[in-house]
Amino acid sequence: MPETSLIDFHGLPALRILAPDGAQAIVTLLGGHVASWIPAGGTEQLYLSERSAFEAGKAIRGGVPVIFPRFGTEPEAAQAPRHGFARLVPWTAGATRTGSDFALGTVRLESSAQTQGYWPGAFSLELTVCVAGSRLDMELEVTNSGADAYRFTAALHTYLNVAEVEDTRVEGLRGRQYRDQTAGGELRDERHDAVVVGDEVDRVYFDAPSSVLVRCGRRNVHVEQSGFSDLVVWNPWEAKCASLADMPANGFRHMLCTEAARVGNPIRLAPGEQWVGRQSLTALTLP
Ligand code: TA6
Repeated sequence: MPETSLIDFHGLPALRILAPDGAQAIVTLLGGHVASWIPAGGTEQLYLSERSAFEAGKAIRGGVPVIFPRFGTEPEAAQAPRHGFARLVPWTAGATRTGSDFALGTVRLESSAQTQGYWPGAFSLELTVCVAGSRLDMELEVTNSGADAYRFTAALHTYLNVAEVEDTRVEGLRGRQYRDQTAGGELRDERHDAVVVGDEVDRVYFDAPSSVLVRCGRRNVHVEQSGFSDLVVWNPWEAKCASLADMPANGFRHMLCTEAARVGNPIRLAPGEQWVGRQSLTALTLP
């Protein structure tokens, strides 16, 4: 019986979640970060930059950074750094479980003197990662463990591994309104059946559908979400990629971020309250 175990991943402790059918995910304790996902009988589905720092205080470039309590530079939790601090600090390994056709693992982050140096909120975060066959499920649970209510934004900043971004399409967003970060935050309506990338794309689609399809040749990924009301589509393209020290020059060609996000409608948690957001990816190979 294959077993979920603690491994070393680029010098970082990580949970290798391994299902009996061979499906696996690697979650680094730094950032509670899903750094790899290989479906049963498949190949790596997440982009990971080999230039990532893999050290505390720096975000891993690729995989699925957990963004909490601040997406980008949103006004909620404004003391926190851009994209929050959950991706910068060590988490701890929690429960793991293996069934006949799945394996799951959890990682946790509790507020501490270190996190309160970034933002005063008291919280408990739990990320549950489950692999089964061609599917990866990620669930982020946030509990307000303090005495004061607060508001925050959050995301699972998923970097999909694509063969060539110019041949990739994101389908299912037609008719949705988006904020175009490449045009000073202008609001636009999506008029196309598919989002294609031929330049920098940085969009927050508000009130996104519960699923979209990312097509790239015969390899496709079905992206589903709940709790997260928005979907962010991001590719830095050539110039911005060149400005990112932790990306190789051609890295932008092999990644596309489809991020389950909660940006437009921040979450408010009273003491003791909980919020849950989920993103699921299913790898589909078309005939
Ligand atoms: O989610 C899209 C985005 O906010 C972009 O604006 C972009 O620059 C990116 O995330 C990466 O941010 P990072 O802080 O990881 O370099």
